Amino acid sequence: MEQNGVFKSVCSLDCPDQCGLLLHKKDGKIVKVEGDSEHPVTKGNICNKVRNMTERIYDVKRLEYPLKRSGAKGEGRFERISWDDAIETITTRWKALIQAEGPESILPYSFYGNMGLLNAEGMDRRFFHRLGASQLERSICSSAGSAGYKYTMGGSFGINPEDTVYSKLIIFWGINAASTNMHQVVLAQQARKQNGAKIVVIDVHKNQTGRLADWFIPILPGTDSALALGIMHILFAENMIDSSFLHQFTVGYEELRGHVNQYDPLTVSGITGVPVEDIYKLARMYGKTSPAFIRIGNGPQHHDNGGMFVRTVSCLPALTGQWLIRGGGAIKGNSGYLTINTENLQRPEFLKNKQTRIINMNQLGDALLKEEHPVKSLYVYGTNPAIVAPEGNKVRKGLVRQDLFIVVHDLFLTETAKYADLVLPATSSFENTDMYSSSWHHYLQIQLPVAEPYGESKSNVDVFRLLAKGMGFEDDSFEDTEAEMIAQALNHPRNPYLEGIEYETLLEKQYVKAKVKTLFPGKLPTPSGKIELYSERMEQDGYPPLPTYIPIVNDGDHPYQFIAAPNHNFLNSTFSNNQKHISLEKEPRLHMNRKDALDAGIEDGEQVRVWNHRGECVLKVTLGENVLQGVVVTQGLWADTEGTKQLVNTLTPDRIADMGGGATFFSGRVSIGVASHAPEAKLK
Ligand SMILES: Nc1nc2c(c(=O)[nH]1)N[C@H]1C(S)=C(S)[C@@H](COP(=O)(O)OP(=O)(O)OC[C@H]3O[C@@H](n4cnc5c(=O)[nH]c(N)nc54)[C@H](O)[C@@H]3O)O[C@H]1N2
Ligand SMILES: Nc1nc2c(c(=O)[nH]1)N[C@H]1C(S)=C(S)[C@@H](COP(=O)(O)OP(=O)(O)OC[C@H]3O[C@@H](n4cnc5c(=O)[nH]c(N)nc54)[C@H](O)[C@@H]3O)O[C@H]1N2
Ligand code: SF4
Ligand SMILES: [Mo]
Repeated sequence: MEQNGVFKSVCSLDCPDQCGLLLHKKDGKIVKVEGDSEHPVTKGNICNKVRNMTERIYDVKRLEYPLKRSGAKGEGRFERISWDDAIETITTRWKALIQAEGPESILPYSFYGNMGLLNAEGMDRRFFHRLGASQLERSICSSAGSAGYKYTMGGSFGINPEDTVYSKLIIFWGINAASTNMHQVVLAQQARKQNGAKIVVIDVHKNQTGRLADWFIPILPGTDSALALGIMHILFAENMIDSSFLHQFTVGYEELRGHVNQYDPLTVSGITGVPVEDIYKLARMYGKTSPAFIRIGNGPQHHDNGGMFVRTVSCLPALTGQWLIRGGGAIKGNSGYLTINTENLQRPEFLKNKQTRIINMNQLGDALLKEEHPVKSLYVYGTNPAIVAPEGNKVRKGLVRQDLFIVVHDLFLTETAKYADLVLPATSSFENTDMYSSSWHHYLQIQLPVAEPYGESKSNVDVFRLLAKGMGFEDDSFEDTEAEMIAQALNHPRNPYLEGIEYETLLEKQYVKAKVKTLFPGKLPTPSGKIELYSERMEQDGYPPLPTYIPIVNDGDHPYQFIAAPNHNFLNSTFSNNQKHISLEKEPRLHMNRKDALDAGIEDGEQVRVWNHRGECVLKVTLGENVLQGVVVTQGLWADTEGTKQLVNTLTPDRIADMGGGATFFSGRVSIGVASHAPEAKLK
């Protein structure tokens, strides 16, 4: 491996932008991370988080060796062991468990801390399929919205973001794009400069993105479907629809026209908190501006009614025929274009028992506390559930169970790892070979190792190879090289967009664009082949067939809706343990409306106790007009440090959203009082 030079790379984080990177290496060490100006979409710009990535990958706290717990669970005391010992301990324990309780007593728990396909959903899947372990429904992120979008559009297909420079109206709907999809903001600003495009932001919080908008529309949480239906009401009433598009490319628009009668602006205003005149203004702006583009965010789909929100808002571009106009339409996600051959990569046929139970990752606490057929071993990789999963106190109660054998594979001794029996050190993505596909732009990318593995760390692929050997699994596929796995994943005749893309193409070009055609004219993968404004499939699945506003669940008698969203300088809990990023972010804050604070006797900058029936936090309050009355917002998934109480997910519900097994992080309610005289929280 070369010790000096500049190397092409890709950002592995769970972020839609999937930037092209340049890694500068000196004497074997990566000394600088910058954007690659040759990347066709990200063009050399990257976020501050990753600009400071060397602070993370060479953080003194980074794990170098396998560890065995020597203190109590959660305490964080460990001692060094060898890889041989670690693999031997795990496989001996698992063999015994399989014999005594069956393989479903073992639960893999993972997410996309590294988006690399081989490391996040490749060798691991082969291994756990062969093991026969419980299956995990990985629905913590965007699955409710994806299910809702699928009912309307047939799959994760939106427009090419590169075309949004032609847009004249850009609506960021429930997305904090300035922090979470920065290149969509760059493109929007380009459109503003080129075409005088207007940027509208609809959010419950006037954050970084709201502040750059031409028009910020604050809305009450969980009510966005009503606003979208109110817009439809006006589009029909004022004849701002494209009848020819509706005829040709949709089903059910006559039913929809009748159905949206009930969503008159006055009613919608009462639900959403958006003034009647603003609903008219927005509908007319949307109906009369072309190309109009909607970037559908993750925020509103983290509610009880999140699937239906995305289902509803995704009907809007059809009403005005925007899908036919370059720069018009919507993006919820674009992963449909880049689907790989999962059968080849993940070998589902290795799972012999087709009835193997499936556990929803949003209900980890329940899964660990269940007495019947209990989970006896948890293997965590690429995720940090002690911080990111809802009902945090339940999760902790599960993790401290003495009879639960926990293995955590990570780069750091995360909050979750502190509960582990064994901790395995992970390589960073810069030390691996892997393939990456974005959920937003249309490019596939490859990463080849740029640095040697840190200490004794190993990639997920390598660890699952070792575990397969330790378990005595003989199938050749556990010996496949990374190059072979990439080739197998790309060999996917059912996805025409990948035609002609091979491992060698990636090596040669680094950024390879899928052969995406415009969606229309064309046949969508819905049952009718058209956009389904009326969906029979939804009816069969027990949902209203037409887009409908269904209020979120009553979460208890607490005065404030609690939105615990991501922040700018962390990525979920990643970076929340790196000093550089902590110092950029300073501390968690609770944003509260000044009038609410006045009524409650709370002053700016005070420590407040935030509590409900699930848990409590103590946060510093920031007063202002950035949130509506009755709503409080905090940003960032912070770990607890000495003397702090800032694990926001102790307050969030683990109810399952209306669709896709999704999470409902933002549908919880809380009470708030000055920390010194608020009552102690009463926990369930
Ligand atoms: N800097 C940074 N970037 C990230 C992440 C991160 O943690 N930090 N996380 C990554 C991941 S995994 C994901 S999934 C994406 C998520 O990125 P986004 O799609 O931006 O989703 P969120 O940040 O969850 O929420 C977006 C916005 O929704 C708002 N919101 C909450 N409830 C409602 C509602 O009912 N209606 C409306 N209109 N708005 C609402 C929140 O205030 C927030 O501003 O970002 C990715 N990128
Ligand atoms: N309150 C609240 N909670 C939320 C959200 C929210 O908006 N509000 N957002 C939710 C969403 S959208 C998501 S996607 C989840 C995300 O939650 P997680 O998937 O848990 O994401 P991270 O917190 O970034 O944790 C990723 C972990 O993977 C590790 N890792 C990175 N690369 C590798 C690797 O190659 N191998 C291994 N073994 N480990 C690796 C990192 O060090 C890190 O500890 O959080 C959810 N939780
Ligand atoms: S986190 Fe997102 S914006 Fe930042 S470098 Fe990675 S892909 Fe780009
Ligand atoms: Mo996510």
